[in-house]
Amino acid sequence: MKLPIALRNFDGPLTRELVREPGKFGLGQVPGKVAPDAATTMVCGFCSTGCGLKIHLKDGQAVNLSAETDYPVNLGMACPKGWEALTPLAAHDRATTPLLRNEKTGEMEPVDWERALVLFCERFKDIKAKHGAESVAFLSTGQIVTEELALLGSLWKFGMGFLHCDSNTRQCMATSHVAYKQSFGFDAPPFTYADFEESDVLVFVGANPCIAHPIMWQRVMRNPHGPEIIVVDPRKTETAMAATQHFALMPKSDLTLLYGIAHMLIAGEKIDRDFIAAHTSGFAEFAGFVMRFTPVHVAAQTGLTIAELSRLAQTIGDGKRVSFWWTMGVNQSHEATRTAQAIIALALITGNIGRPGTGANSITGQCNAMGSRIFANITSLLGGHDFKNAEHRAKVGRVLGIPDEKIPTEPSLAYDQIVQGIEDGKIKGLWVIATNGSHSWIHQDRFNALLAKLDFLVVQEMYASTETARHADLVLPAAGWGEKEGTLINSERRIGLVKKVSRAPGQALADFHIFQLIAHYWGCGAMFARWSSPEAAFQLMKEISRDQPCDITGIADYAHIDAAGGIQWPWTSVANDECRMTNVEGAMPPQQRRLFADGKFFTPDKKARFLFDMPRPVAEPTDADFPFVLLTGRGSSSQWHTGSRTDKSDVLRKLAPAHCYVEINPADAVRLGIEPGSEVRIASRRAEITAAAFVTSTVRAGQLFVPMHYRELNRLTHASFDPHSRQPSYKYCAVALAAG
Ligand SMILES: Nc1nc2c(c(=O)[nH]1)N[C@H]1C(S)=C(S)[C@@H](COP(=O)(O)OP(=O)(O)OC[C@H]3O[C@@H](n4cnc5c(=O)[nH]c(N)nc54)[C@H](O)[C@@H]3O)O[C@H]1N2
Ligand SMILES: Nc1nc2c(c(=O)[nH]1)N[C@H]1C(S)=C(S)[C@@H](COP(=O)(O)OP(=O)(O)OC[C@H]3O[C@@H](n4cnc5c(=O)[nH]c(N)nc54)[C@H](O)[C@@H]3O)O[C@H]1N2
Ligand code: SF4
Ligand SMILES: [Mo]
Repeated sequence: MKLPIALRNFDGPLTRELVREPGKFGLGQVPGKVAPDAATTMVCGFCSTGCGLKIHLKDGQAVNLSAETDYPVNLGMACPKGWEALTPLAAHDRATTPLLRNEKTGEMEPVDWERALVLFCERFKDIKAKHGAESVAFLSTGQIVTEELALLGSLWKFGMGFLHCDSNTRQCMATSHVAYKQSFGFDAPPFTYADFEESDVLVFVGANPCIAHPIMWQRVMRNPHGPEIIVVDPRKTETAMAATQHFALMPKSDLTLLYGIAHMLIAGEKIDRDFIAAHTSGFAEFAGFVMRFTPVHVAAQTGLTIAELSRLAQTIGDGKRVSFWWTMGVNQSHEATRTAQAIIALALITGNIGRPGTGANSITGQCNAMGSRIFANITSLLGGHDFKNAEHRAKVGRVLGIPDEKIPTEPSLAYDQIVQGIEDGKIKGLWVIATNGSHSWIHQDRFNALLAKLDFLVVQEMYASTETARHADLVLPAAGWGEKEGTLINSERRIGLVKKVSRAPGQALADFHIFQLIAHYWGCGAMFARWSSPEAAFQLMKEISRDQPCDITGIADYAHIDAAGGIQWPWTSVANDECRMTNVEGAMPPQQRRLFADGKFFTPDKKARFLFDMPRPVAEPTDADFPFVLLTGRGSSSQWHTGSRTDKSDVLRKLAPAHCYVEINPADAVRLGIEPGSEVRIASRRAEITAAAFVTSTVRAGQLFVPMHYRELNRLTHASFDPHSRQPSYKYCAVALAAG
């Protein structure tokens, strides 16, 4: 099979040899930019902070790294994961060759790329022919570079002719995406990290940045204004301990609390009527709605006292520059979108948006969740466009040089609906890329049982040992961060560069190469000839972004991003009313830019909207049999999600408990005869697990907390979802606890 020209010249000869001898393709995919023994700066591939790491090279290969002092995000700081970022690349369980399950023995056996690719296409084509284009889906990630996400989503929908796909961003950021889109008219987090240092009041709702975003927290610590730091979290987290005010509300009572605070601010005239009149629509309805959230009612629902509520409202009302920050304590709830929009409402009614130190700010999770939200071609058409809009389809088709009838007119099923599709026998084939759903998806036993129902499961991974890869019929070995190039978009909309500084092991290939090869073997390679390299793909995304709120046509190329220390979107090449930040291509942008300085939002009337609903009961309340609320989240700054990467580092492993533990309030421990450190049993309606008892007053009586890094946790969780974002409600289910 002869490869097309575009593939033959991929930063060097990517010919048939790539298929036969991928190991030959070594370093040098950022050609001419880095001397073999110099250092080079790139962004970290773990969390969405997007720190700059200086990679020290010997003979062109990374030998060590340090925190980059000149990068505007982290200013010389890094967290333990960043310092250890190179270690997981050298792990012994890296997938080094495609692996195919032997149907007779059930064992995984190495096969060459040619066979793997032929089989990949044969099996999925076969399922498509028998069961239709809606019978195969992919689940991907917010942890590969934007160019890969865009190529994957385009290949899948335009080239291979499938529709359904989703990513782990659904587990994480779907709520923020929907909340912003509905309220601001575009998925546009307004802030820049300088806001951490410029606020006089910071309100963190359902966020634990000391653990989950330690370098953002360091930025808070640099704030010279002696700020009030407010934490709203049922647990006394590390962040709550460092805060000036902690409000330990009842789990999932946030919506009531936020409406109650809005009521108090409005009743006390602590609002910015000029801003509301000029820049929002629907305030009167919102104000009327929240009047029923009286302090007495809110106190009863949240477990906070009226004095606490008054103090919270007063601190917000008196603040000159108040910033609101939220993360998974909000996004992973049964009424997540409305809760996020209640936070947005507080910022709007107090006029705290568009000025330094303000904003309704969703902190992102994964290194490229923002790239996934805008460029993955899953819920939005590439570039934050709309699949249903014919003009948008025509524009994308024009840039990509494909007929617009190849572009679907509907978005895909969501993750949970894909899972349901497997159960219903409608989805028969699944391709999983850079996510480990067998550990991370909600109600895990069901998910894993359903994987067994599939006719064909492909897992594209750095490690063949993940829980999900162990279910696969075919494993495709992927290069990881540091072994390939591309861009990531961090929480403050900053596009940063990832470079190839290390050789991928064995036959592992960059996801970008794998997608190119699949395009070729599928028979739609010509459609993707323009995507000849990650940087060529970046140029396509640039053009697609033109005139969108995320317009990046002012970014010249990768070298420009490199020289600028990352570039926040928008950065336009022409005067653009929507983006209002004008520039000529290649110019150096100011380092800290926030949105909405002129009070104009991305809605048709340029006004921000209020969206609100009555609070609803949780899906699985506690009862006599299952009397505890199970909270879940991040456990330590050294553990990353399912541990596929961080567990490979001796240093990181030593910084966190190796086995599953549960935080239990001392009163509950005494009542149930549980000794600190002893084994306990935690049961939900779905499963029972064991864990070590960590007796601590950080959790309230009647509540338990288990970190998500331990694979047994999601055996317990209850599959319920926010109706607007379809994000799983990971942070509430009913469980029973007993001594082991
Ligand atoms: N070290 C480390 N850092 C990470 C990650 C990691 O795995 N490890 N993952 C990254 C990713 S992808 C993400 S999404 C972020 C997540 O970052 P965070 O959202 O900050 O982390 P979580 O611990 O999941 O959840 C935050 C808090 O929500 C609280 N919470 C639970 N229920 C409620 C509730 O009803 N109301 C309120 N107000 N709070 C509640 C929990 O007690 C918890 O302290 O972290 C990112 N950073
Ligand atoms: N109970 C509970 N469950 C949760 C959460 C919670 O708070 N509580 N949080 C949820 C959230 S916010 C998230 S984001 C998810 C995260 O859940 P997952 O996405 O399942 O977790 P990761 O461990 O990050 O999985 C990413 C996988 O991609 C692989 N990988 C890394 N880089 C590459 C690459 O470049 N190419 C390829 N092909 N593979 C690569 C890694 O080896 C790893 O196995 O978990 C969710 N699950
Ligand atoms: S804070 Fe996030 S981006 Fe920065 S070094 Fe740590 S994991 Fe990497
Ligand atoms: Mo996440």
